[in-house]
Amino acid sequence: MTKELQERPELAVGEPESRTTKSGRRRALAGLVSGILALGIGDLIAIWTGQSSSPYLAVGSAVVDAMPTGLKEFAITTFGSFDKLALFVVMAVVIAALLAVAGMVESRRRPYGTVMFYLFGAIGMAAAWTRADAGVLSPLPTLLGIVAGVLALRTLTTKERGEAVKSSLLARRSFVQLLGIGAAAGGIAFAAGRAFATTARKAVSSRESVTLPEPVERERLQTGTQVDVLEPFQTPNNDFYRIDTALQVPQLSADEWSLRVHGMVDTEITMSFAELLKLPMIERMMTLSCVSNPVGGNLVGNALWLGYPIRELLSKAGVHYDADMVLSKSSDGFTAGTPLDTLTDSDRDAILAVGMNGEPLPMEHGFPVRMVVPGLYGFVSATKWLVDLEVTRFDRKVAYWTTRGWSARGPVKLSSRIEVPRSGGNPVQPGPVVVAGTAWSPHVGIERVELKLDSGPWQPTELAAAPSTDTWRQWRFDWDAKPGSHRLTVRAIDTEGVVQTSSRAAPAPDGATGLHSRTVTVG
Ligand SMILES: Nc1nc2c(c(=O)[nH]1)N[C@H]1C(S)=C(S)[C@@H](COP(=O)(O)O)O[C@H]1N2
Ligand SMILES: [Mo]
Repeated sequence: MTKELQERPELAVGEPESRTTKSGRRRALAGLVSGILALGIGDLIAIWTGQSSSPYLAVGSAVVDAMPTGLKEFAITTFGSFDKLALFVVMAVVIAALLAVAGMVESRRRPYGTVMFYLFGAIGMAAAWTRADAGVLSPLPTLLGIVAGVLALRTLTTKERGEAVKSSLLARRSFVQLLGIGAAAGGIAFAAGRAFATTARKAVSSRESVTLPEPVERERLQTGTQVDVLEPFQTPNNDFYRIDTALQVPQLSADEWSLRVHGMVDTEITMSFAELLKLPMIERMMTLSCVSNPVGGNLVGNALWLGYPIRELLSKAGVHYDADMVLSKSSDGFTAGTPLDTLTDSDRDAILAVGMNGEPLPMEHGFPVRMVVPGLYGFVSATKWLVDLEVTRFDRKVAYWTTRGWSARGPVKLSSRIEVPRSGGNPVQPGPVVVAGTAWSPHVGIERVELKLDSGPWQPTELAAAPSTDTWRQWRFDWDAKPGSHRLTVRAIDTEGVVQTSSRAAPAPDGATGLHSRTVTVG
């Protein structure tokens, strides 16, 4: 007999094939359950050592940081604000497959499955260790998880091979029973870790106890809605798109938050949340958009922000004449590089926002403090969970997305889209039909929006009022629809007379261009 057949008596000649596929499945399950136990225990321990040290989240965040630009763009344009869910699903599938392989390897070629587990552990620990908010204890959840996972793997594969298990407690249970116990323990640990991560949080209750100050200056006009079938002019917080690299929303409580202003300044400033709230706040309606928004896409929203002008803070710090950029940093290590002049401009109200549509910032939109800068894409300006402002120069510091191939500067491009009639909707009735949508060129402002029916001329549309050039504008066109299939195309003209280009560009590296059109069936 070969060594293998001595070790694996059930594989001896004449064994029916179904038996081997069955044991293959059992081995794969042994690996899977051991891995679930490791991940569950890791997630549970991360309650104490911090969310970013949970092995699953740490590896996910490392994947996000390492993701090539093209893939990030694909994920965001395909899944939008569901990009994180998509990543979690893909990760779960890949991890499950690797664990199953490790289980099969361990059963047949001990100890190589164990070696694979240690390797997974090393990857998890390295991922946790390299998070922006990592501490000395960050690798601990993965370490303890892997110790438990290896013990489970050894025990389960020993049982699976039909060999005796040393521990008398485990010896009395069958393979299937042990598998069930392992899966249940891992599942419960993971559920407990997740439940804790999303509920009993200090930061959430800290948000609930924040009372926003009254602004010293209110926005002069808060609504511009003209057509009620549109996206509302003011986007409710729950519908506001969310884009960030944070797999777990950072949990900063207001009393542990502080902001440091440093770099090329005369005086460093450190400010607490209570100190910030005492400063005179202004309220501004501003449209925020994502550089990844495709033509006609919805990674854009318009909210009423309450905050303190960044120019006031910078003037207190005293900015050096040769600085040209402010590198803002979040608690989880994201950075944005904002041109200094957009922050010091006396007619551009870049703010340290604490309020969004009358509420403290929602956790996922940056509680307790984020930046909002009119006219710039979020990736170069809208840092959420903001903790640090470094006054510097573009030739000295490179921000998060710029190191990944996106441009250093990010003015929002002139854009317009059609919202009704909806795409893929039922055919519309011939006769009067409202065609409407939104156009934006934040801080420059929209002068006109024009609509083209099939290959006809550009026709003017009606524009709704807006409080300033910092918001989007709604437009409508009353169309006398004739039966047949019609192609509608929209374009905007900004206050400087620039006509929106029809030339198509992908979102990377500095924003999509091209005209939005929609085909509508009438009849
Ligand atoms: N801390 C942090 N802030 C961030 C990001 C991020 O990944 N991390 N993403 C930026 C990008 S790319 C955009 S478009 C806006 C989106 O803000 P929202 O999620 O509130 O809509 O946040 C910006 N601020
Ligand atoms: Mo973005």
